[in-house]
Amino acid sequence: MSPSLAQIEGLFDQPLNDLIFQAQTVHRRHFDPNAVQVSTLLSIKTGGCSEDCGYCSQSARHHTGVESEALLSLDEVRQAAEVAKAHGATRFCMGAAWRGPKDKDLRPVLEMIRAVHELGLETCATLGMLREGQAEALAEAGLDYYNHNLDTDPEFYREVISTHDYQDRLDTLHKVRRAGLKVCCGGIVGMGESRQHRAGLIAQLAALDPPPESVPINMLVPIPGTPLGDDQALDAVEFVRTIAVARIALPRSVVRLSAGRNDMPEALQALCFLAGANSIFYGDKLLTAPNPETDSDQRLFDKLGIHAMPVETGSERQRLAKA
Ligand code: SAM
Ligand code: DTB
Ligand code: SF4
Repeated sequence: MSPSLAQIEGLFDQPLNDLIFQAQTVHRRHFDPNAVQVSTLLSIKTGGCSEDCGYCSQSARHHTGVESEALLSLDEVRQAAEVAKAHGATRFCMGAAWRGPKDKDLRPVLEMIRAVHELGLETCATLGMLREGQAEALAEAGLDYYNHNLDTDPEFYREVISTHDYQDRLDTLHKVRRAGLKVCCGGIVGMGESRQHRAGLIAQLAALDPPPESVPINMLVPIPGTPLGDDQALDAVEFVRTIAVARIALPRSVVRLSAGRNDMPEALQALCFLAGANSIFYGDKLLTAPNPETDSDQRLFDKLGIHAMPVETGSERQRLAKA
């Protein structure tokens, strides 16, 4: 049974040392504690999005300086994936600033997925809400993961986004699962939400059945020109608590220390790994916002004795499922 909201709030309220000890214990039961999954992100269609997500640089409704661009070409995507692979990424995630793809939008994306799959990388896409049949088409093209975040607690969601609702997100997640894809689903903290809202997000994620294989925890990157552009940064210790609680509530999920690393000192990132984060975005750009340089991430991994998590084979997945 998934943990209740009260149990998750109880985890948040523990002394930090107790919380981290518990998170490390859970982490070591299910994962190599020194392995971190490495994903590279590429924006294949930037800007001009119809939605009004209050944090996003790519909404056509905010004046952020991000222009609407055309879909990248197949060659551009293949080249970026080759570079990511050469730098040591094992997963390549393609993001599009869409409410959701029309069938004619999806066709060229299927080609991109086939090309990235052929390079031997794991594939992930985040294209917004899916219509009937689209998740199956993505799976057939060789997609491994679909990213679609719940982003925050259902109640707080309405304060950040008005052009779609929580149920729309859950409906797409359901379609993704039904098509046999792996689910990457997490959220953003630092948007002015309360600790109760952070607990509410984690309760929602843990209640997905089965829970997502991958859980990105994004620290808001404040974008000037968005409604959340002037938000005060979330306290760093509260961020570490959020990672630790996610680790405990989602013991078998890979928890990604996602957006926001560019503004985090190394010691804070190290504390996040100690709290159970075991994935990062790797490469000097997220979708539109900066991310640490690959060289500095390599140095951080060396300093911490961290190595890249190997891609799970079928038999490894079975072994973990039985454990
Ligand atoms: N349009 C699709 C969607 O909304 O699902 C896919 C791309 S969207 C940019 C993917 C995710 O990026 C969002 O759900 C949100 O969690 C994250 N994100 C967007 N802007 C962010 C920001 N400024 N800071 C942190 N995370 C952000
Ligand atoms: C996720 O959870 N975070 C990524 C990815 N999934 C698509 C996106 C982060 C975006 C950060 C802001 C930007 O680059 O514009
Ligand atoms: Fe569009 Fe996604 Fe940004 Fe929302 S988060 S405005 S749906 S690109």
